[in-house]
Amino acid sequence: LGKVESYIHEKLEKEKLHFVLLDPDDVSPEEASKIAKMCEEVGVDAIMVGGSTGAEGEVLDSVVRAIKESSSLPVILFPGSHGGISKYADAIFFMSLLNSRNPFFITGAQALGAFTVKRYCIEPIPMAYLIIEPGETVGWVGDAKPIPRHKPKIAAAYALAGQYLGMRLVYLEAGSGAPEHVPNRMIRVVKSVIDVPLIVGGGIRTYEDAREVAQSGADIIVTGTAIEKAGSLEEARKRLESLIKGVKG
Ligand code: 1GP
Repeated sequence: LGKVESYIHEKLEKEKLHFVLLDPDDVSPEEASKIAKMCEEVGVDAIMVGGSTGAEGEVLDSVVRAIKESSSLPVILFPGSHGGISKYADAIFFMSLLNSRNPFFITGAQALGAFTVKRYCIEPIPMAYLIIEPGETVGWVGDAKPIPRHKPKIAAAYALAGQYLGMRLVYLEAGSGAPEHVPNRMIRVVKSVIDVPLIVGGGIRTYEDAREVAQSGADIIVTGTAIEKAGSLEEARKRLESLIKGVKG
């Protein structure tokens, strides 16, 4: 395993993890730098960078660089396509949107990005990415057939298939800004069938959300909107402290 993946596994032996997602389309490099520094101070475990629209090129590079300069947390790319690669990042979730209807999001973007990842020596971490209703922007852009919220077995089947295909993480995604996070029952059912770490994101805003998602079986909890839209750094810090309390108990 690479450096970042080993770091994740070593930490997971002791506790559940909290990753913060920053979308370069929503935060400036200056904001990203302040948020990343604060994230490290309050005990966030890694920063993910990416988005479905506009997180590419110089906009992406400058945010990744700003984060690397202000914190020592690992920066993991969370790309919407092969455009979402930055040579300044430590690792990339090399993800396949398994329930997309469009092969571009299953294997096409991955093929287009593979040589770039190799050239920049970015650590690839293979991940099964599943869109759960409502799916929000990423569901629409990724041409997903979102998994119904009351069908946990479908999510579990896809998750297990991802593991059998060799993916070393499974991510259940309700979509950034989703009114409600992935249902607890779905998290429990998916967790009960897979052996690889389970990541859950989308619509997690409060201590209670984080706590029930973690207690249902998520190993890694991702929050983006709650931090990006906090209004001030102090408010973002407050929210993160209570989210982390929910995750780590
Ligand atoms: C989106 O799961 C992440 O890809 C985070 O979602 O912005 O709703 O926290 P939120």
